[in-house]
Amino acid sequence: MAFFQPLLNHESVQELAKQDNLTTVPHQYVQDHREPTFVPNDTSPLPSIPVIDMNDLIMEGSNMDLQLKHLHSLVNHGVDESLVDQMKNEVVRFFEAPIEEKLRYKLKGGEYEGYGQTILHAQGQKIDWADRFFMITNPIHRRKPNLLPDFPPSLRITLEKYMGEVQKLGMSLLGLIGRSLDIEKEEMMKIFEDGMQSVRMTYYPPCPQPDLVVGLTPHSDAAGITILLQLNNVQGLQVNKDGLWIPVTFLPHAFVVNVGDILQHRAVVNASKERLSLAMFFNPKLEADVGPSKSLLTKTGKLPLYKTLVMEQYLKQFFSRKLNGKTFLHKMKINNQDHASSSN
Ligand SMILES: O=C(O)CCC(=O)C(=O)O
Repeated sequence: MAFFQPLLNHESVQELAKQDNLTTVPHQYVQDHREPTFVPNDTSPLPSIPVIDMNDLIMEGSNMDLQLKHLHSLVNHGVDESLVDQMKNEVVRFFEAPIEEKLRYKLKGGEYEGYGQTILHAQGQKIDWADRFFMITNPIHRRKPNLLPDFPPSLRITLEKYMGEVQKLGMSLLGLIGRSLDIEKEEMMKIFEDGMQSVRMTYYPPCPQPDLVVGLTPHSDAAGITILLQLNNVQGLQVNKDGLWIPVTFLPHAFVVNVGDILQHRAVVNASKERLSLAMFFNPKLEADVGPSKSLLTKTGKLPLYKTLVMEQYLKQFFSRKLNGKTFLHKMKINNQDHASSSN
């Protein structure tokens, strides 16, 4: 896969946005067709995402089916409040650090782990109005030790603690999702235990022309779940519902959880305020089969509606896709011809 690094005379969007005289956004960031944000009115109020209490989920399990399959706010999640606050502070301090410090973790050409701007796959591709730090955190042998930031010094330790706690939460959620869908526990464990996990910290600087850019290009996440934390009470996440871009409000002390490769989302930016977020992604093992649950197919005797791919292949195809507004899941659908040819 070819990667083209941005040809810019600055190292980060954060640095660009600091320029006193910046009144117009450089063309590399200007989106040609940014869809507008939904504006509520008396007849169409702002829809809100479901709020799920982790305690109810553990008690009631299967009654939560519907909400669990989509995006929701998770409250009473059990991750220690002071650890979450410490994590927030450390990430803020990381992005406040001088650019020279952050560039120690700089994304190298052809790689996708490290600190930098949007990774470009095509000439002329637009760049998101954000700087990011991304790395694979699990399985442990896939971690690049030089990438886990040790600046500020306590970031590394806090991130380890936070990842441990959020990992426990992620595995519980995956177990509950399996239970609510009647998938055998062993099957879920075989797919997700010691699976692919990664973390992304994002800094969205204020932007002089916020309506012309996006902070995060519309996409759906790869299979699994994403546990999202907004760090500084500045909203910007939006989800696509029936073609409308709906702003998502983060509740205090809640995570936003996104389940599966289903929901298109994007982040928009603000004229006066910076925004920061921290996402942890929980995906199947690279060698796991991703597709309709084998235990469910056996139990129900139904034909699969989607193809099965090994996770490594799934990810390769996911990241090289041209979806034209569709989720990758849509591309995994089996059509009647596939069934006919497999029965021949
Ligand atoms: O910044 C946000 O709220 C969204 C972040 C996100 O979805 C991602 O990093 O994939």
